[in-house]
Amino acid sequence: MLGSDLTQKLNAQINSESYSVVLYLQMSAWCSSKGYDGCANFFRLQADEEKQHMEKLFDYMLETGALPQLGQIDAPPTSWNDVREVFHATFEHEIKISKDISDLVEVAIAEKDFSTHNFLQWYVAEQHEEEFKLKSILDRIDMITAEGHGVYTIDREVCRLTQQAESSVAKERY
Ligand code: OFO
Repeated sequence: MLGSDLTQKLNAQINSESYSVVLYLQMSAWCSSKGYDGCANFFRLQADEEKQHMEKLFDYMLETGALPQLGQIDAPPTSWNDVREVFHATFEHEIKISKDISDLVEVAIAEKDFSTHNFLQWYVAEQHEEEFKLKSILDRIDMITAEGHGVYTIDREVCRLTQQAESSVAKERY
């Protein structure tokens, strides 16, 4: 059974994940309106993922006998100056979510709720992955804008050739 502090914080996290859904859908709409179809698709998939994050918390609360309570969601911003700003805002948002998850873990430990602590580890790993992914995208955007397309193309080629080399080494090995 969940303690009252944890119940309240898990409900707040359901709300944060719901906000992530509308934020990323709005980002997808903005990218689409600018003709950035790849980025629009990226944010649409992100929004789908966030819905799953929200539902996972929702289901966990139900499993423990707690009542999930859906709160009001703020309206997200509707425009950004450029693609870098969108991804930077996303990175900052995910850092905030990571902090929320860490706070939840702290409460679970303080309440000696090891089942919820175990459940939250999925979110800890997910946040690590999200931050890494967004940082990589930002690095690539910076590489293109600071050094021109040439460096980006070289990097992609080296990556492709490395993958080819790795797969032929693997074929020889087996
Ligand atoms: Fe991308 O954040 Fe959910 O958990």
